[in-house]
Amino acid sequence: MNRVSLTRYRTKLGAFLLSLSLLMGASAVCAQTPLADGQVIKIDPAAGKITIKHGPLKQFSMDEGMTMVYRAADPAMLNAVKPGDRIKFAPDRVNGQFTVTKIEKAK
Ligand SMILES: [Cu+2]
Repeated sequence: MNRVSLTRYRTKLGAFLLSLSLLMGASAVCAQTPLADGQVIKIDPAAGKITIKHGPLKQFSMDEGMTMVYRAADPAMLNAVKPGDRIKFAPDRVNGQFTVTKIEKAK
């Protein structure tokens, strides 16, 4: 390899490694988002909403536990739980609305 093609090769390799590390960084962020603990208080299947009592969620500036209504990302998720169930859930903010994107029963 002459010097010019070696430099080109390094530049391409650098760009590849950079995009790879960005990709890995992004998935690491997802993996780090823990499921929050909560308890189902009320379910409104017609509206696709669920009322959850939960502890602090610092990422949403909820510094203390509270009971609040979340929109279900998929209303079908609400069939798997009932009031009183202890759950693990993934809270998110979609178009400014607090939304649960995942619900599973706590063991
Ligand atoms: Cu809350």
